[in-house]
Order: sequence, then C-alpha cells, then structure tokens
Amino acid sequence: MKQVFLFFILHASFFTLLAQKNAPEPIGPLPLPKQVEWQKMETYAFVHYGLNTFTDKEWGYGDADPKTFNPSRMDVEQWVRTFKQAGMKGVIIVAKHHDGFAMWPSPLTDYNITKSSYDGPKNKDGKVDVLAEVRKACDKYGLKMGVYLSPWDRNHAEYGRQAYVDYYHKQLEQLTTEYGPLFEVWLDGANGGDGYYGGARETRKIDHRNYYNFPKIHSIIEKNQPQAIIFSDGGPGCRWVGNENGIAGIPNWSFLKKDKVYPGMPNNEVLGSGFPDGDIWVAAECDVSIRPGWFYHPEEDGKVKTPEQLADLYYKSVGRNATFLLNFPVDREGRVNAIDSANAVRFRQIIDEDLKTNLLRKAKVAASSERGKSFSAKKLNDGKWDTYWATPDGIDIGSVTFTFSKPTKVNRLLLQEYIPLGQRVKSFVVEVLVDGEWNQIDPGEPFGNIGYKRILRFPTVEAKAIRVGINESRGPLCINNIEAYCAKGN
Ligand code: FUL
Repeated sequence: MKQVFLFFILHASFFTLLAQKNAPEPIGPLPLPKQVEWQKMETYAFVHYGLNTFTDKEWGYGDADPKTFNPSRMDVEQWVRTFKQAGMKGVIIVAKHHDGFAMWPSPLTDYNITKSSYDGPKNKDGKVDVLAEVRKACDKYGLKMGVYLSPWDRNHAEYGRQAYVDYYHKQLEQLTTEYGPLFEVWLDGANGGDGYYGGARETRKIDHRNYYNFPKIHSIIEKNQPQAIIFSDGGPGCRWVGNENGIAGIPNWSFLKKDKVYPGMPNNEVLGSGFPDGDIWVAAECDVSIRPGWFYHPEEDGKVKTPEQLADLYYKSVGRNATFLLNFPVDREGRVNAIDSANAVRFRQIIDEDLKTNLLRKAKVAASSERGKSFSAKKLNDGKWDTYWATPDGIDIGSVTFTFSKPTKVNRLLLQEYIPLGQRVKSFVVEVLVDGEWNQIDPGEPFGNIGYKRILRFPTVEAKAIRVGINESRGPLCINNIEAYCAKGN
C-alpha cells in the first residue's frame, strides 16, 4: 500500500514537473528579438533641423543656398542632454530631408553641411559634421542613435531616374557604415512631386512601390546594421501609425499584411490598428512634433505642447502598444528651444510621478487557471519582465484577481503580454471591488487589446480588489505584468 501511494506521489509530481517546464507554443507572427528590444525603448526623440529652420519652411524646394544654414550658438550636447532628462532612450536625426541637404559631409553631393555657414566642431577628417556630433553626444549620454534619410530629394538633378536611386543607395551605404550602431533607420513616405531638381524646376512622378528599389535598401541596412529597425509605412521593422498626432488606434495589433502595405501607400488609416489576422510583425510607432511644425518657426513659440498634453500622448501611444517618437525642432541658435526643453522634462516627471509606486506589488493574486508553478499568477507582480502567467493549452480565456490588504485608491492599470510568444489577447475588461460590489472601470475609451503594453486611465476608486477578465485570445494566455497606480490630481 505504502509503495502504491509513493508511486502515485512520484507519478503526480512527474506530470506537474512536465506542466511546469512546458511553455506555451508561440503563436505567430512573432517579433524578432531586436523588435522586442526596440519596443522596450518606448520613448525616443526626433530632430528636424536643416535649411528649412532658416528659411521658415516645412518642405524646402531644394534650391536654398547652403550658406543660409547659420546657427549662432549650436550645441548638440544640449539637445541630447535635454532628451536624456526627458527620459528619451534614443535620437533619430534627420540626415537629409526632402530638400536634399545633407547634414553630414557627403562626398556624393555639394549640397551638404560643409558648404554651409556652420563653423562647429570638426570630425576626424577636419570637417563639420552634425551626424558625428550626434554620435558623440549619444555615446556620452548613453542614448541610441538613428537616422532619417528622405528618399524624396528635391535638389537632385536625377531624381525620378535610375541615377538618383543609385545615389540614394550610396548615401545609405555611407550613413550605415560611418556613424556606428543605429537603432532605427527612418524612411518617410512623402515621395515625389515638384522640386528644383538641379534647376529643372518641374514635377516628377515616381512609382511609389518600385522606384526606390526597397529590397535593395533593406539589404543595405540589414548588411551594415543588422540590429537596426527599419521604419516605413509598411515596415519591415516598425510601421507608421497612420497619423502625425502621436496617437495609436484601439485596438492596436502589431501585425500587418505583407502584400497590403508599402511606403507612400494610400488609405493609411489601417495602420493605426494593424491587421488582427496579419502575417508579419510590424509594431506601430507614433511620431509627433512638440510644436505644430516638424521644423522650427519662431511664430510657433507660443504653441509648444504642454507637459500635460505630452503626458496624454504618452498614454495614447506607449499606453496603446506603440512607441512614442517625439520631435524637437531645433531652433535657429542650434539648440532645443528653452520652452520645448522645459515642457519635455516636465512631461517625463509627470509620467514618473503617475507611475511611481506599483500598488499590486504586494497584493495577493489568484487566477482562474495556471499552467503550473513556473507560469503561476504570481509571475504577474514579481517585477520581472520575462516571467509570465500562462494558462494551460486549450484554455484561451481567464481571469486574475489582485486583492489588497485594505481598500486602496487606484486610477491606472498597466498590462503587458509576453510578446516573444506573440500578441494574443483580443479583448479584456477590468473590474474593481468597491464596497463589496464588482464594477467595471471606465477608461473613457474602449479596452481594446493589450500587446507589449496597455495603460488604462480611469477615475479614482477605492478598491479592495481588481479583477482582469480576458474574454478572447488567439491561444493560451501569456501575460507577464500587471501593475496598478494612483496618479495624483486625477
Ligand atoms: C513626413 C515628412 O513629409 C515631414 O516633413 C516630416 O519629416 C515627417 C516626420 O515625415 O513624411
């Protein structure tokens, strides 16, 4: 009898062990490890600076005299220091905008920074080089660097013909070999139209889909910068969110359909929510300027987004499974303007204060089902990113309840799926136990889905417990993190 009993114990623990070890099967499309690392950056800065800053334009025609570029007190370190204080994890610098002016000493064109009035620090070849300055400052402050290289070039005489495409590929080759590791390469979608084009001053139409030879562009970047994320309307690394307001859709799927997306495509509103049944992983990036324009215009000094507006955008981008790319139009002195810098730094303080103390860290947690000890609900509030709560195979719904030791004020809930195994949750709700009754919170927007990160804001309640119910998923649940906060003044 004793032996039979022992056999059963061993047998049972053998199966428990199996259950513990066996992680859920991934459900594609899946992110590459570099896409996961990129999304963890969450917020990074954009810099639009160039001839347009001095000619007061948004889209230079390509005919402005390089001498017009004449900053009086340029200080690239001041930019990067500001970004660091604003919690930005990287900087994407516009190396060349549509006007074709190169911010580095490109030997391929005379339309470059060495022909300008700028007399700043010199690079290893003794030339002024804004990109080299950005690299140095990024290294000093521990930020990652990225570049924007506009495919449209309104200065180049050969634009619209093959010779320009070869030129563009060579520029890209240079940028991706001479400035160290890049985390992102930004290929905007505004292509073709009228321009100076070496004096021709005409309109040139191009075939958006094929003209630039995107497969070649991607292979250059992948060869020289395998860790870089390639941005365009359709990826392949990350995608435009379909608007320039800094706002992601609800729901927001990190999937696109390979055959339906390409740079400069029409109907880009689909990019806000992605495709629930997509076949490639291309998460959304929300680009927005801290001012109405991408470039500096003195008359916009009174229109800088406030810290509160920026915080709102953080919740509508990072809080909706996207990244937040905040543009700083460097001013005519060559600095991040004092108003922009103050607002950006205060914005970060607001977010840090809002999300300061995770109230669930010490709460008791229980789930409707668990896959075994290694995937227990306790993984949701253990403070670790790569441990997660999972449900057994065949169980694609579930709920998890956090109970406080005493009623606690809350007004934020943050949820994360373990995206290396795919984005799964299709719909969920959150309820709070107040005075013995369960009530659904009101986030003022649909709950949507989750993905890498979802943050809900709702009116403050004093709850004894919080319950997250997942009603629909593409497979067993894999949730790595749930946090709750009580932001002040809300
Ligand atoms: C767009 C451009 O046309 C704007 O000037 C700006 O650079 C924005 C970020 O991308 O495609």
